[in-house]
Amino acid sequence: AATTALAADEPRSPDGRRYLSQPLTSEIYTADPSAHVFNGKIYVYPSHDVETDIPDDDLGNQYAMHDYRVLSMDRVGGPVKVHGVALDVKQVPWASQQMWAPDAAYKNGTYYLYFPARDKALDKNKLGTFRIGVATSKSPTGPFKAEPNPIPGSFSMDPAVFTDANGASYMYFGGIWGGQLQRWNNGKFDPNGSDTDLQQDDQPAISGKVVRLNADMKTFAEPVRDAVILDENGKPVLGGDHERRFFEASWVFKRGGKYYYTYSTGDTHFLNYAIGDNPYGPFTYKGHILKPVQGWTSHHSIIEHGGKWWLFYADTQRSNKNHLRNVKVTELKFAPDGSIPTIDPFLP
Ligand code: FUB
Repeated sequence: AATTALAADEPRSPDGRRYLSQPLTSEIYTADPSAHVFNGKIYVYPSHDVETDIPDDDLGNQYAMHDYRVLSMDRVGGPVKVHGVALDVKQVPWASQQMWAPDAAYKNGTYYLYFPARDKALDKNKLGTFRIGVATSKSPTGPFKAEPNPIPGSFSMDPAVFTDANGASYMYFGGIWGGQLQRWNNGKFDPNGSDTDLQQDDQPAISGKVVRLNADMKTFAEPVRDAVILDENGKPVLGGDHERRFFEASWVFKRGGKYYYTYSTGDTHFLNYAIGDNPYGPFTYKGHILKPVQGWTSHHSIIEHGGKWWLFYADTQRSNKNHLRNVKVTELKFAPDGSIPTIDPFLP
């Protein structure tokens, strides 16, 4: 009888499926988890989702977040602490709204928080161009102090910083649709550009971006490059290939000497991976990491801790609303050849 009662109480999706894992916290809504190991402990830098009346649209205006809170835990499965406000949009001189997916890095005694937000200066279409900012703190949980201006030369959103074994750090960033990458295709912002993609399905897809950071961790060291994803024939994945092309949510990690470029496919809701021999790519498409979760967005990070690899991701289990998400974690496995068996976010 006890087993039956437990099963009846188990949370299920609106269509009756059982979840693979449970939310890390029910104190606040969180998404886009960028996890890092600092001093042996796990810190997660998520978006802090908030309630809004703004209806869902292709630009993601319903993601109306205005601050960041950090989560920490000693190990996966241990108690999760939700820390105070790490940075609020009011403390960022150049930003107006939409504090979307952040990331963090550590170098020489300083923690860096990278975040996108809309520039206060409105473009002709009154959209507010996304830029990427940086803020610093002596503590991994903040509070962080923002630089007065966005990173020069930055645009679009979803920054993710990867530091290689030789100490060089690279920022991966960008996203199409509401992330505005399609508007930058000719090198400068096109206020009249498409709200979604280039609408050239038989041409190479828009690439996510990669750039090496200077030692100050606050400026780009070189012109921004394309992180190109190739298919099994060495040809760029095409814009119409929505199950494989880059949409947003870059995250890079290194394993067995290979660089794993991982990302979301947006409107087809997969997390994918592609493998390259250096941080700039090109990266060859390999497969899906995660099947679609409950909710529109899928955004993740991958770390190694306690001798295992972990996938941090998010769904909408607690709210069933696209803009009120909750962060989760599950183990990520590798086959002997380095490939990743696809994870189903629901139990069989
Ligand atoms: O959370 C707002 C935006 O939705 C993120 O920046 C994207 O990656 C998507 O998750």
